[in-house]
Amino acid sequence: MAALTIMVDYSVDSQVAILTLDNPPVNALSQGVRQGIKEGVEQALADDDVHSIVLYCKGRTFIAGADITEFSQAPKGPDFHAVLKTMEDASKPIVAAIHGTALGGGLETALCCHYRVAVADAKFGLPEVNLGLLPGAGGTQRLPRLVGAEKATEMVTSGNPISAIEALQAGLIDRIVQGSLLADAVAFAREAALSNELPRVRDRDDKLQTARENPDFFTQVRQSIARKTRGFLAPEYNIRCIEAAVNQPFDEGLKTEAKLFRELMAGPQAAAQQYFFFAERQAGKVPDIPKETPEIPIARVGVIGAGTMGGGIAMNMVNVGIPVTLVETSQEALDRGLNVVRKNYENTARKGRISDADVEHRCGLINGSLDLNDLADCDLIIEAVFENMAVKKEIFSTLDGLAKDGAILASNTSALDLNEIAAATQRPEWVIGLHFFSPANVMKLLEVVRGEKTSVTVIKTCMSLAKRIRKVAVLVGVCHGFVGNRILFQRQYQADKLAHEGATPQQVDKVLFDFGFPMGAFQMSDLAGLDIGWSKAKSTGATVKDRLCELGRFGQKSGAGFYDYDEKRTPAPTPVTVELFEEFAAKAGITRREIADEEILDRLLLPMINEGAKILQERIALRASDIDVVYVYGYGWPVYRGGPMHYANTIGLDQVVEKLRRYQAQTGEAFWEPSLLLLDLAEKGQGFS
Ligand code: T1G
Repeated sequence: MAALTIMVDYSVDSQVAILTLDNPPVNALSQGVRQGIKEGVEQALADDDVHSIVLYCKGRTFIAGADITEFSQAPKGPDFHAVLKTMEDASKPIVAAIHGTALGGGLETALCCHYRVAVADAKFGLPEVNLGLLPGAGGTQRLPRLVGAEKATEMVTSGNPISAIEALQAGLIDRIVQGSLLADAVAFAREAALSNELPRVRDRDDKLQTARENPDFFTQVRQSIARKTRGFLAPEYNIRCIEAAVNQPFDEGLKTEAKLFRELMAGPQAAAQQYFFFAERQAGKVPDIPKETPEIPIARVGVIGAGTMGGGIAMNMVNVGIPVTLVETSQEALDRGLNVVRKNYENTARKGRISDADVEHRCGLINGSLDLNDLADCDLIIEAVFENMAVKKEIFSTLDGLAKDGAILASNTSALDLNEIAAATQRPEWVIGLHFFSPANVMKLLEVVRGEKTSVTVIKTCMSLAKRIRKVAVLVGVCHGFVGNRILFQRQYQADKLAHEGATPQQVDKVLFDFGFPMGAFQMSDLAGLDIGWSKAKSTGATVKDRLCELGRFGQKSGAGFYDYDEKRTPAPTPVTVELFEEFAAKAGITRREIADEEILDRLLLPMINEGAKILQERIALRASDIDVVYVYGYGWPVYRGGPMHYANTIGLDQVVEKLRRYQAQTGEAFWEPSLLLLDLAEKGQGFS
């Protein structure tokens, strides 16, 4: 075996040249890989003893795409398109041997081979849309020629991979091999050499006919994804490329793809989404936890509280096969909670995403109980009762007496002082916060709250468990509201002020919706429920929210809150709310006024950025990008804007400071005082790193 580059080896196995790529961790198409493929193909074509070629990858996967870390660097040769052209025009058949995930440029490379064989658990995708891009190496022109425009459009706009069996059925691959991938691929290449055929994907045209015969096809596609892709550029650009494949000659289509790729690559959305790709992966890394730190095996979980949160948390565990003991205080509450879990699974099964057997298996993994002592053998116990410190301390004190040694005791509190909860036990180093977001079985974000005494073993175990239950974990420190809610409090405070000063709730909400959030501040409050922490007995009617609760307007769940809701929970503005804001404004001597959307957006987002800077200053978050991960996954910040801290960098921190100062002068409120970190970075002309 001879090394072409450090990433690509060349060998010949009786007339079949084998190019072996080895560029951990995912065989990305770095410069050395492209160089090695180019030289290897040229060497094989020049060798008369070689009749066919296999492209094979070591490690866990076939090429998983272009090397994203190279995007921000000056391009280095050889040009990827040139490499692919060498392959596609080769005079000897090339076979791609695929395992793991053939994604992006990896799949595009395979599409420039004459044949593709794969192991049964391989996956195939063009996920560039998740990076704010489109497949820029012919993928949008070749994929529809093999699988048809409908399948291709679904793949490039969703970014979702397909399985090997789907790929075989769709015509994307030629064979699923059962034995050794390399040996079978070499055998396939030997057969291919005998056929004297050199099938090029670009020459295929038959699969495009269906779309050509349906003039409404692309209109229907656009309508079907409009809601989900609102505000994103890349999905539309991907559709235009597939349209080019259907309507233009191949080489013209390539030019269209190249033009649209360049436009996306140069734009802010691609920059934000590529930033976020790495931000999400960084969040899982905790610098001060030694690699050799042991993890505690989590084989059995206890959940206290079978309400919305407790039930959702239990579902996360049984979804990955971890049995749960779910404890409630009454049989009625327990039964209600278990029924909600079952209904959730039955709904999922009705959509075909899990089988009826899965429903039974998962429900069977949840053991209901009314006795906390049944948690004695759990490796992790998660408290998910309502937000009351006295109740939580009582529970943790009880757990301290019954949980086995080495059990992790976690609170799902969304804002309370975890150190105070931990102090209710004799084992604070085993206490941690696991802040799930509602609905817990759907939302990907998990704030892992590190108490001052939480051990690194407990932290490392919980960060790993988060991955296992398919959550994106962000490690946060203890303060009121941790990272997400602490920042949200600032936005909600300003939203309320704006509504007092003259903006309507629907105007405030529309500004956030148009920015890219799934819903605005007041709709979000109605969704969560206005009566959280409110009680009829103690209500003093001191705020608009209190008065709405006194009117029985608790939000979506009661059919009315800041908005009225129909049976489909569609919000409709109501004069009730505006009249209350007017009443409170009058009492406070506020002269209401028209407020421009630009001021509304500034006053909602700038305090979030400023609070994020304070959180960094206080080391409640490890990185600015962690705050962005919290906001994209936990609060619907549009990923094509990167998150509040990335967004601040795109505005320029000097601009952020200047605007904060302007509102400070306008209102005279200390609320607008820029944080010290923000001032320091702005003065240095820097951004949040
Ligand atoms: N480039 C550079 N580094 C990458 C990478 C890539 N394409 N993919 C992954 N990594 C790093 C990642 O940062 C992490 O690093 C490590 O690999 C493990 O990743 C021309 C323009 C393949 C499904 O979008 O979806 O081709 O943190 O933690 O969960 O048309 O990585 O260990 O230092 O995610 O097992 C298109 C992106 C690129 C695929 C594996 N391809 N990658 O998931 O591991 S654009 C993609 C993934 C393109 C062409 C266009 C996943 C994975 P570190 P990981 P994983």
